Amino acid sequence: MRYRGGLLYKTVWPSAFTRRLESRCYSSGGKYDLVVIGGGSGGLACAKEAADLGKKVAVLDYVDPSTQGTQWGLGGTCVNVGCIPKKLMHQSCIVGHHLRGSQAYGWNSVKADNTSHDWSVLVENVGNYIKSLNFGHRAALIDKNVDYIKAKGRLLNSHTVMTVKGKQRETLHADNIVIATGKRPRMLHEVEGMSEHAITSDDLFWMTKKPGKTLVVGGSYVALECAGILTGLGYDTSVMLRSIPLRGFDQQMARLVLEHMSINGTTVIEQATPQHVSRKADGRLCVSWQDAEDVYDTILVAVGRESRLVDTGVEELGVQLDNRSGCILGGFEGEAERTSVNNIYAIGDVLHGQPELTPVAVKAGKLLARRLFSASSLQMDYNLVPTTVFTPMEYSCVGLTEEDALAHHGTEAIEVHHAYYKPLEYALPEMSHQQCYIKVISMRKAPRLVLGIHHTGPNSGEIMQGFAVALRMGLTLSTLQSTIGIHPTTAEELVKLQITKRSGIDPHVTGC
Ligand code: FAD
Ligand code: NA7
Repeated sequence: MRYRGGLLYKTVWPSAFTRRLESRCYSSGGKYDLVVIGGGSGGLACAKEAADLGKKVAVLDYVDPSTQGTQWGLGGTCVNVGCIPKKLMHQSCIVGHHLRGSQAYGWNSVKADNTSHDWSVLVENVGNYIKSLNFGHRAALIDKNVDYIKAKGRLLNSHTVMTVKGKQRETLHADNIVIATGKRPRMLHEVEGMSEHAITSDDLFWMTKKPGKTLVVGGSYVALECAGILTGLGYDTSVMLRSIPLRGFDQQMARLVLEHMSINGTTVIEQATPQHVSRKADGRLCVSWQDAEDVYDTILVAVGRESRLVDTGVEELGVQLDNRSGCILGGFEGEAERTSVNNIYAIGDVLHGQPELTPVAVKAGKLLARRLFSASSLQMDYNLVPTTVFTPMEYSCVGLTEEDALAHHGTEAIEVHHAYYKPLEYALPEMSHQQCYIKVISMRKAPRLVLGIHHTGPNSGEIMQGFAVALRMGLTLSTLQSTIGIHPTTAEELVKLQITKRSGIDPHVTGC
């Protein structure tokens, strides 16, 4: 029997309760201590924290459909079209990988060449899980007496927010306003036929039709993760980059990630940009670029994300935006989330120049609520934020890239310890481990402060969290090297590092 997560979700979704959630809107006569525009990771965290501090709070959340018409529920990007469905699909690939290798571990039930994947089952179960999270968010708001208003927010003045739902308009009075409207995928409108035919990450995780042969355009982490997932699920997948992979990340690591994808079945088309897309008579999509063309079932555009503040009234009110990113400038009066207009704040992806990650939005939202409504003066620290790229070979990091360390401190001041290693997970069955690599960047002079840690390998995301704590505590190279490893794990390779790049010694480690 196949597990269908929807059963659980359906049984806990009585329609009377749903109606009760809707009817709670405007319970305070439209007067609030805090109105949050955007019910994603940051907005919900801020709203719930303020409510816990006894404040009257409203959250407005509205999802404009994607270019292909996909829409979803409360919770924002992470829950609906980001971290959660992405990680579940990444996990599906890992499960498939283990299934195919299971005979080497003595399992007879699965023949390596006899595994097949059902896209519709995965999408249905992922979708049902997401809907249960949507429900959980709504229930949490009602539990905390937060008014959830399913409408678009538009600022009329620094204390008035207009809610817009179809033709309905209401006004809310707010002592404080937090803008947490996030970002949406950028579409390549300039390429003829692209916006009509292509999907983005806003569509992929909800597609009922299986993707088939797919072209992913872009070199961002979203592009590489999506291409990795599609390859892992067995689809003929190409990724097209116009320049470097994973701009902003350590480039040696980014190259390893791409190399691993290429060796494991993703076609990598470099130094190319799509020029024209058209639909053929058989329904497939013909894409042309500089010196070639090919036919695909799906084109996925992942060329970055943009804030959409045009209809929110922020600019009319004098909230300053960054000219290039179009995101809200913070940092006024020494507070990262304070905008140029008094009592208006911005958190999460829409705030210019901060890491675009869920835990960052959540922490910033909570700390802001505490500063606004309790005696706290604790500011968000946007430094040393760890992150993971969930490509087939996971890559996680915290701190400076080697390029940034060199630029800030110079070659003579920094030391890079590194190693290529073989995870035990890659021993049975024997798997290519050429891209399993670790590097630790530190200052050369005592106390040899660690500036950055980079790791590719299985479970990389799980490994880096603890090292991020150590870095925040001022980890030095000596402390790292005097730490006893946990054997046999891949994480222990980090505390065993002895070889410097400067020495030129072969960094391939062998044995225990
Ligand atoms: P969002 O979560 O985007 O929420 C904003 C909400 O506001 C949305 O619901 C939006 O519809 C709504 N809104 C917009 N305008 C208005 C308006 N005028 N009125 C009312 N509502 C409005 N981060 C990680 O940490 N780990 C990951 O593994 C990870 N993977 C990702 C994978 C993908 C494919 C993507 C796209 C993102 C991923 N992220 C990941 C990033 C993460 O999802 C975002 O950083 C996070 O969701 C930002 O939260 P936010 O609150 O700023 O905005
Ligand atoms: P990013 O990091 O802004 O990446 C955008 C990617 O899309 C990047 O590879 C770009 O190539 C590529 N791009 C941009 N425009 C085009 C066009 N016109 N044609 C082809 N390719 C294009 O986006 P993300 O949304 O993934 O990341 C957002 C943040 O999250 C990022 O700052 C990370 O810190 C985490 P380029 O490198 O510019 O040549």
